Amino acid sequence: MKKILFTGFEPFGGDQTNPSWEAVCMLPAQIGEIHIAKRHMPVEYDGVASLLEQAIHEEHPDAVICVGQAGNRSVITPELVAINAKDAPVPDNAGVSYTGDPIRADGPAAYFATIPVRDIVADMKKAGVPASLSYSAGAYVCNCIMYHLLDLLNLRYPQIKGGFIHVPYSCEQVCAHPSSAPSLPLELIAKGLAAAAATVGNSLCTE
Ligand code: PCA
Repeated sequence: MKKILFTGFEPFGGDQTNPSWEAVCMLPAQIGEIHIAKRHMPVEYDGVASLLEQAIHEEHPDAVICVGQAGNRSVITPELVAINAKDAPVPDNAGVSYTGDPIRADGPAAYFATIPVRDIVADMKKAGVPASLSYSAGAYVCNCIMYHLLDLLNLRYPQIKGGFIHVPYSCEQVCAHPSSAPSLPLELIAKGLAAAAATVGNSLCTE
């Protein structure tokens, strides 16, 4: 039996909830023949790497999919690439900000996701969930966790696949504070993540 570890983030930027963690929580413990493990992550540049490593050490997953909120997006967006940069105008939840700093000073400029992102997009759409491939995870904490994940897997766990999926605001979030931002129902976001788990699970089984 294969296992996929999903992570989701705590709220940030004044929001009361984060649909990434809420949708991860809605996933069943098993999807087909795949076990699903779940971990909650802080929105902190400097905290995520060790928590991620600890979770991988404890769970022994075959793949890791980190999930985060991208409030300005209207569809679910698997990320193609993580860049070696921390650069955002707002601080993280620990009050830390970075302007153009590397995530690892002597690390490679970028890593591509090793989960099948194009198949994931296609399978999400087949399941009726709007999705498209994204070519930038930004340079805030989501890009940071994706880079740390792929760096860790590359250096220490080359047999484990990894990637990152950004999700839009949930409808509840947008209703809580009037906004014109796009949103999706949490159930649909969770359905998209379940489709991603099935795609990744199939890719693990056919390797
Ligand atoms: N989204 C932020 C960080 C945490 C989250 O859910 C981002 O896109 O970087």
